[in-house]
Order: sequence, then structure tokens, then C-alpha cells
Amino acid sequence: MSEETIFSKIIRKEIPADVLYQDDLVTAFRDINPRAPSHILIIPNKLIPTTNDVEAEDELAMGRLFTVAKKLAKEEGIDEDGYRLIVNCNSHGGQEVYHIHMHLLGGRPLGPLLLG
Ligand code: DGP
Repeated sequence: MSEETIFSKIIRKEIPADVLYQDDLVTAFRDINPRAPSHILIIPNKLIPTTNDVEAEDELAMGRLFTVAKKLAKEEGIDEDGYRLIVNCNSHGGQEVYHIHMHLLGGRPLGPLLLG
């Protein structure tokens, strides 16, 4: 059994977060520790701890992460200048919260690496 994280509470609106988007598959909210002017986390509503745990049945939700990233990038006004999407996995990847999440970062030149 996977352990729930704080992100499950954000999905269920049990704790406050700046939620920008939610549907039946995914939720997006601003990162509490922004590393760029726009720093949004997009997560599946289903608890999938890491990319190692993604199954074929999750492909719709995983694809939705990208279409919501695209929508939010446009809303943030960063789509033309560009942005970065990052998914960290386990300790070497720098993952801190074990509920898979896509970082959407933009609003400034990000340089060659980030979250390293
Ligand atoms: P990662 O290192 O990829 O696991 O990134 C986890 C991110 O989650 C990190 O940038 C900070 C963010 N985060 C952690 N706890 C909370 C929280 O309670 N609320 C919000 N909005 N973001 C959080």
C-alpha cells in the first residue's frame, strides 16, 4: 500500500493550496516554495508515488498532465517565451513528495539545469 502524502489532502481540499485547476483526473496548484515566477505542480488525483509506479491504465492521467501544463502555461503568459516541465523520481532525482507531480516552471530564463 502506498502512503498518502500532503498532496492527497490538497486534492480533497482538506488543507489550503492555491489550486488553479482540477478535474476528474488531475489537480494543479502553486508550489509552496516557488523557484520561478510561475511554479505550478500538476498531479494525478490517483496516488502514484513515482514514475516507477506508472501503469498502462494511468496513461490518460499522465497525458492530462501535459494538456493541463499547456493550458496553464498559456494562462500564466509564459507559453511563448517558454517554460520547463520536470518530474523528479526517487532520491537521486531529488523527489521529496512521493505522489508523482509535474513541475511547471517559467517566467524567467531558467538556465541549463534546475532543481538539481
Ligand atoms: P519534489 O522535490 O519534486 O518532490 O518537489 C516537491 C515540491 O512540492 C516542492 O517544490 C515543494 C512542494 N510542496 C511540498 N509541500 C507542499 C505543500 O504543502 N503545498 C504546496 N503548495 N506545495 C508543496
